[in-house]
Amino acid sequence: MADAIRALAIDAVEQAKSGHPGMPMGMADAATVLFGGFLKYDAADPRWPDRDRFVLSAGHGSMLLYALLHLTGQAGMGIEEIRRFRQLHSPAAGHPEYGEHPGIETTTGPLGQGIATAVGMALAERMLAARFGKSLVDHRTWVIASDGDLQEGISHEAASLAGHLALDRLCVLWDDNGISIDGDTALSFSEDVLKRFAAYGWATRRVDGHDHEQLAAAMAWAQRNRKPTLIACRTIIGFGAPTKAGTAGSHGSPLGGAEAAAAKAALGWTHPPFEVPGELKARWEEAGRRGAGTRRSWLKRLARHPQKEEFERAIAGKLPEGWHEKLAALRAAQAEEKPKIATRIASQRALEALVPGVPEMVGGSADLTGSNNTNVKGIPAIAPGSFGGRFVHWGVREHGMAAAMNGMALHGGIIPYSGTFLVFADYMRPAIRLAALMRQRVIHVLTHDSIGLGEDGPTHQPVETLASLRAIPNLCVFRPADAIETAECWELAVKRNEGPSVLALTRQNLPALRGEAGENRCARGGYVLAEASGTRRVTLVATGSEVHLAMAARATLEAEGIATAVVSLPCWELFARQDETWRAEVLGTAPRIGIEAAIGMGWERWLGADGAFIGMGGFGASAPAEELFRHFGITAEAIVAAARKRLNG
Ligand SMILES: Cc1ncc(C[n+]2csc(CCOP(=O)(O)OP(=O)(O)O)c2C)c(N)n1
Ligand SMILES: [Mg+2]
Repeated sequence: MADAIRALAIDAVEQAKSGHPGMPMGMADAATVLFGGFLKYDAADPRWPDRDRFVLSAGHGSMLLYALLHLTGQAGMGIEEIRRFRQLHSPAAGHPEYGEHPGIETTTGPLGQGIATAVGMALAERMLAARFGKSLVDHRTWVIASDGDLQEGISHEAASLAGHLALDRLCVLWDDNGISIDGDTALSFSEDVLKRFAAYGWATRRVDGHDHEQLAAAMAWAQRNRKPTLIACRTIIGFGAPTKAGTAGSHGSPLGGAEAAAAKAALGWTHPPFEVPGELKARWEEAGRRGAGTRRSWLKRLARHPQKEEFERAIAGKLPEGWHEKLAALRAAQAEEKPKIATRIASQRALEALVPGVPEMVGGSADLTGSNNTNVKGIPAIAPGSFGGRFVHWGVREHGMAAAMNGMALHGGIIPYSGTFLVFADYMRPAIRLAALMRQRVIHVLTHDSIGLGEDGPTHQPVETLASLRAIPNLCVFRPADAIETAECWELAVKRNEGPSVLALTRQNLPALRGEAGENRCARGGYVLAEASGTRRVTLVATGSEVHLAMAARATLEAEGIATAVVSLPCWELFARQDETWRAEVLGTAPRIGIEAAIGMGWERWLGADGAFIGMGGFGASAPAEELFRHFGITAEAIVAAARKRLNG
């Protein structure tokens, strides 16, 4: 059975003239034991909610996963798809892509992401088990990770967290082959990995990764364990290839005709390319049906479960009836109250209106709870062995947090939101990028969003961060200007089930700008906050904490007889999606001035060739916030002066 995986991996990589045969050949035995006897799944329904999750963290070994999906008889991964490995529109893409086939649990390839995502899946399982009970939620998360996965820092964060939380349903099979691209891992990797994981609170074990009995004993041991488990599988990369086995030469390129033929001969594989003999295929398909009975019993339990509707709703990602009613009431109240508060505080108010009524929302912070204001009164945090809460103290592990949040969203039944400072988005970027690529509803509350944070200085003051996040396709970056916009952006982020959102929020207080709250005006990404009193002579376009400066500048300009409009642009991504006529109407034909306490990169898109920009030209400085805005020339006076200059030519 394992040789069938090897043969398919060899053939597909030869045919594509690219790919990674070594890892699937090395881990074929471990994967066979896992899919043949331990993984709880039913090939007939790869989305069965109580299935075990399998994450191929070492995504370069994608042919291992595709071979397993094919061999176990999953629809949509026929031999034609395998033949088209790495070709346009094939679900068998270079690296596993979430969404290409229902059996692919997450996108992997950037090393370390998979194992950290799996930690989030394992955590989600525990939290949903606490909510719905063991009869509906009782599954494991299995990971295959490579040397590179365990070298990446993110895996250290994730492993530390998993150990702390004692996520005992998590088992990592480490492809301990001693080889990476540059050659022997000894070139750069010499710690005792098992001791390291033991120190994190994991149970560890070492096996011969080609010995099915040892593998099965270790997997059974993992299932009984009360800790997360790491099984170091000693393997030979490219197992079976006569000259390339055990060398980096088998890692990432086709074996080549002669070596491929010799490998098959050595394995005793005599069948033509892409052919698996019927009897062997039948054994694999039987393995694919192993969980069918378990799934049927589960379906029966679900059918008579008192929380059936609620479970199905949460897993489907549908929001509860009336989920935004309290938020609408908050918006209306704030239109009256006109609170002068920081948008991070406004965000906390929005969460207080949202979280109690949306039980799948799970908050958190990377050790900045009191600064990010992501906690909600009365909502307890989870702790080791106690998963009934809905808040995660992630510790100072931004990258691990963001990847684990992806795993929670992918698992289903959870809408994760969390917080850190905006400037540390760089610590999370690879995971945010994957959330965008995978179209996952993950919400990042990123506070202290400009020089407005003041005294902490340039290390903490994002200047290029907004531009860099806006560059990620399918990420909605919201930068609301006051309490009402903040509530509107929260509503949009929670509703958005096709990708991640960032809320960039201020530390400093901001005046209320909106006196009405009927329509969610942020929904179109940007809108005219204040129209000019006559024919527009200038349009000020701003986001977040600079919108009130634009409003102050408008008052002065209007007093001078210069008809001025102010456009608030809280979400570029949504604004860009509006039809062009409407966008042109909002932006107007008069000269435009953009204002944002960040670098101007990207603003030319809205300002046109003759626009002006007021913002940051470089890093910030350490001083009280108001002084910094003056120092860097981001003031109402500066906007007025720029407008006059622009008009007087
Ligand atoms: C974050 C990241 N950096 C670099 C790479 C490129 N890369 C792909 S596999 C690999 C290392 C291969 O070694 P190992 O993880 O041990 O896999 P094996 O060769 O044993 O299959 C590297 C550096 C990557 N995919 N992700
Ligand atoms: Mg390796």
